[in-house]
Amino acid sequence: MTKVWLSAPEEEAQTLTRPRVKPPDMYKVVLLNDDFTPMDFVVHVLQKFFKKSLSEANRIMLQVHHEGAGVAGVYSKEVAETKVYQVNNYSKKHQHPLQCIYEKE
Ligand code: TYC
Repeated sequence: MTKVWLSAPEEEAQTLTRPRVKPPDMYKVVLLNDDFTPMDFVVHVLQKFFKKSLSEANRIMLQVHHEGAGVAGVYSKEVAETKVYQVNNYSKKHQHPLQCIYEKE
């Protein structure tokens, strides 16, 4: 619930509460192309962290390869941050330079 302050000129100031109805801001998690990460590894990452099917993972990987970047998924800020952290950590662990970022939709 969000507290809303109303000024009431003739009366005392009062507070109201109302349900939060605004949908949360959403964030795109984006994979960036590079010249070294194997295509198979990118497909694996899309399946492991973004729950993509093999054909959808292939499609996104090829889009990144040809266009330089591609959207892996759209999430709340907290989930997007976590995905980015997990993917970048996993890529480092496997010694690939794959970069994952997030940006507001
Ligand atoms: N360009 C890479 C290659 O030719 C493949 C690749 C695709 C790398 C997508 C990163 O996010 C990426 N091996």
